[in-house]
Amino acid sequence: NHTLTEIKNQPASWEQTLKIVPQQWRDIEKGLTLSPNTKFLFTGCGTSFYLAQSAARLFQTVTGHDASAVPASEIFLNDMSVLSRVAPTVVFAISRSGTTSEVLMAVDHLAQHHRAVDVIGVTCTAGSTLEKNTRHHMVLPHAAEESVVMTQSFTNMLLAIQWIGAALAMRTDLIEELERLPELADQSLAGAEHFGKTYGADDDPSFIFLGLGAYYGLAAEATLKLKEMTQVPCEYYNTLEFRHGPISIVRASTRVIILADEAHATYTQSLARDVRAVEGQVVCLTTQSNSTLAAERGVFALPDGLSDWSRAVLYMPALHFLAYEKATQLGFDPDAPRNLSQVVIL
Ligand code: F1P
Repeated sequence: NHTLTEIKNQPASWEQTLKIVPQQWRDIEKGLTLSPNTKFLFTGCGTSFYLAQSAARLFQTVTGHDASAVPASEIFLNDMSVLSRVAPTVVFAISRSGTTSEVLMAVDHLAQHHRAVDVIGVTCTAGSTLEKNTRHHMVLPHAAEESVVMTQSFTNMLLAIQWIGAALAMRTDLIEELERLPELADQSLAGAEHFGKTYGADDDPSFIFLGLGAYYGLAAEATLKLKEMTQVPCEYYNTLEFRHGPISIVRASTRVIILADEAHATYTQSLARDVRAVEGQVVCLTTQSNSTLAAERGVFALPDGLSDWSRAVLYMPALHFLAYEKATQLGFDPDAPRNLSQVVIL
């Protein structure tokens, strides 16, 4: 059972990532010419695109550099609408396999038509085409996976990018916080599994995942995991957008899973009230210190005092377990999702 092993391996693989990323980044940084107006563009496909979305939001918050995310295809299909004409740009091209066609086509397109753009490949596959075709790369082979669905590769590549953001911003406090994550993940793994067993178990719910800021990409990823492993109906929205129309699909069997951020608990709570008023079930991922939300029924609570920066990665194992447990309950093999392969080749 590869998927379960890979979900559970996250604390150990994060530790490994934190060991190797500093040296890899030092080598990459030497070859880059960064200026205060450098713009960062994150790209990938599927899970790696959702990772790009979260990474961009976290990166901009901490480094102050403009950062955004686009699916890899947009870089070669619509380059003039996604690349800055004025700001020097660094692109992070993310791909577990390092062989997804659109990512490689985006990298080729940049090399041919936008030679001033620096490209950093981020992958879990040593010797991959992405590694060969990029001058700069970050390679995390210990986070590679046998399973088709991406779990530990997602959190490890996100963590690596977060580390780079913290290093660029010279935020030693954040680096220290990131270094505690393997231990914290280890401690919260049993709770994450319990969360998955509880909310992945009962009959026939549909799922909606909500997140703001960096959590929006994570909500998208939680939805994709559930869809890939179980094919149950599920969707994701920006948290406060949910009231603007989508709430009309809520019924008693709808489970609305909110990835709560620290700062906006009162908004989240009022949304939770509105969902319950239309008979929906509310489940929160939050921290214990978040007293307004700790009162919510259905809570996965992390220890106090963690920034959004850390919570983003620590929520993921609980969401992985949820998809895994639901798949098991429905009799699907989580290792072999329907209609999917590890890599999409065009
Ligand atoms: C990206 C991806 C996966 C998805 C599926 C097809 O792969 O879209 O996210 O689960 O297996 O490929 P990669 O570019 O990160 O290797």
